[in-house]
Amino acid sequence: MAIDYSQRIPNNVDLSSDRRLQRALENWQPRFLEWWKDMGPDGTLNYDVYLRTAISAEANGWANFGYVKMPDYRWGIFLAAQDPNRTIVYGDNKGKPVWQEVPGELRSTLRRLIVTQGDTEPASVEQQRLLGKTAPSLYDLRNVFQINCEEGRHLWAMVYLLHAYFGRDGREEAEMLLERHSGDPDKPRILGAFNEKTPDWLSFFMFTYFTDRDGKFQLASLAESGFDPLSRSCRFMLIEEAHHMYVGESGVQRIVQRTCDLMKEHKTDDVRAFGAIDLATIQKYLNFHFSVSLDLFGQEASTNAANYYTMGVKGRYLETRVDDDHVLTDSSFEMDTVEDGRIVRKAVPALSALNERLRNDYVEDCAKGLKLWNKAIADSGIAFELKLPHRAFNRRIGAFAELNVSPDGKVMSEADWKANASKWLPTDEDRAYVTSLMGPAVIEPGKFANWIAPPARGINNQPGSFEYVRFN
Ligand code: BYC
Repeated sequence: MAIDYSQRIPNNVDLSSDRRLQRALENWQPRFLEWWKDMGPDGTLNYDVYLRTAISAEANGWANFGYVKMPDYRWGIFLAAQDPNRTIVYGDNKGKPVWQEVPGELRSTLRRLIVTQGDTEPASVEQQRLLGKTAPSLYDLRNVFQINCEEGRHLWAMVYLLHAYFGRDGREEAEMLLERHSGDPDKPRILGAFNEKTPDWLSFFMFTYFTDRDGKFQLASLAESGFDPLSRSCRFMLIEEAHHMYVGESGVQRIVQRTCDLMKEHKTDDVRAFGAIDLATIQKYLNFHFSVSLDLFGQEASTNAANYYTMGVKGRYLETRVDDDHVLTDSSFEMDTVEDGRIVRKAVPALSALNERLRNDYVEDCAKGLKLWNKAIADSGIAFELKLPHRAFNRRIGAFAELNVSPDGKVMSEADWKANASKWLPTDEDRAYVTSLMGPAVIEPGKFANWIAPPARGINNQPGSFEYVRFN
C-alpha cells in the first residue's frame, strides 16, 4: 500500500479507517514533538536539512531527498508489505498462519519486547543531542540529523503497535517511552548501552557501528515474529538501519585514514601532537563500544529467549536460511561459559543458547568493518591492527560479568584488571583529549575538522562543497 502523505500522520496502514486509533495517535503526536524540542538535536528547530524521506515502503521508496526543517519531518507509520500466505517457521507453532492480532497468552511478552525495542530509539536521539555543536563538517551534521529523524520514526513504529494492539496498557507504555530518559538517575532507559553518554564524534561513529548493529540483529530476529504487524514494522526499519551502520563504518574509517596520513607525513605514532586521534585511543573506544553492545544480547543462557522462540515470538537471524528442524528441542549448541572462575567451552541446549547464537552472528558481522579499517592502516604501510576484544572482556550482563578478562581473553584478578584497565578502555584523560578536538561545528561547505578525512562520496552523489545544512 502507498504511503498516504495527505494525513496528519503519514501512514500505509489505512489509519483513517480507525478513528479511535487515529485520534489516540494524534494525541500522542504533539507530545512526541514536545519531546523532540526538549530532548532532540539542540538548537536546530530552524535549520533546513537535506534529508531523505520515505515515500513508499518498497525498496525504491527511498531516493527522495530535499530540505526539511526537522520538526516538519513526516514521521509516520510504515509497514513492509503483507504476505497473505506467511506462516510461522519455527517453534511450537511452526506451520501455523502468522497472527494479525496479539494472542492473549503472549500479550505481556510481546508488549515487553516492543517496549524494550521502542525504548532504545528515543534514547539514542537523547544521547546524540549535543553532537551538532561539534560536527566535523556539514556532511556529518546532516548524517547525525538523518539518523535522529529515523530513530524518531522507529519510535513511531513501536508506538503504533502499542496503540493499535495493546489497548490502554499500550497507550500508557507509549507515554512512558517519552518519560524515561537516557542517563536519568530516576527514570533511566531500559538497556545499559542507552544510558551511556555519546559526548564526541568518535563515540558517535563507534555507537552507530556497534550499537546500531545490535539493532540490525534484534530487528532481524523480531522480523521473524509470528506477530505479523511487528514483523512488517521491523522489516521496514531494517532498511533505515543500514545507513546508520554505514555512517559508523565510514566515520571510523575516515578517522583512521586521517590518523594514518598524519603518521606517515610526520613519521610518528604520536599524532596527538598534530591534533588527530592515535590508533591506540581508537582501539580503546572500539573495546568499550563493542563490549557494551555485546551486553545488549542478554544472558548467554536465557529461558526468556527459549520461550520467545518456542512461542514463535522472536526467531533467529535469517531463520529460514538456517538448515535444521527449527524446533531445536533436541539440539545442542557449543558456547563459552563460566565454571569455577574459568572460561570453558560447553555444549548446552540450543533453545537456551539463542541469545548467544545471535551474539555470534553479530560478532561475525562486526569483524567486517575492522577488515576495512585495517586495510586502510596496512595500505598506509603502518604495522598496527585493530582487533575486536574477547567477548568476555568488560561485560556487565551474562556469565562473564563476574570475571575480569583481558581483551585477549585471559582471566585475571581484580587487582590485575585495575592495574591494566587504563590500557584497554578510554581513560578520563583519553576522553578529555578526544573532547578537546571537538571544536565548534565546521560549517563551511566542503571543509572538515583536522582529525577526520573527507568522505569518499557525498550523500545522493552531491559534490564535496554541497550545503547539506542551511542555518537560518
Ligand atoms: N541491560 O534472559 P535475559 C536498537 C535483562 S538496539 C539491562 O538475557 P532476554 C538501536 C533482561 O531484560 C536493539 N538489562 O533477557 C540501536 C531481563 O530482565 P528481567 C534493541 C538487561 O529477554 C541504536 C534479564 O536481564 N532491541 O534497536 O533474553 C540506536 C534477564 O536477561 C540487558 C532489543 O533489544 C541489558 N543490556 O534478552 C537505536 C530487542 N540484557 O526479565 C536503536 C528486544 C538483559 O529479569 N529485546 N537484561 O526483568 C529483547 O529481545 C530482549 O529483551 C534482550 C534481553 C535481548 C534485550
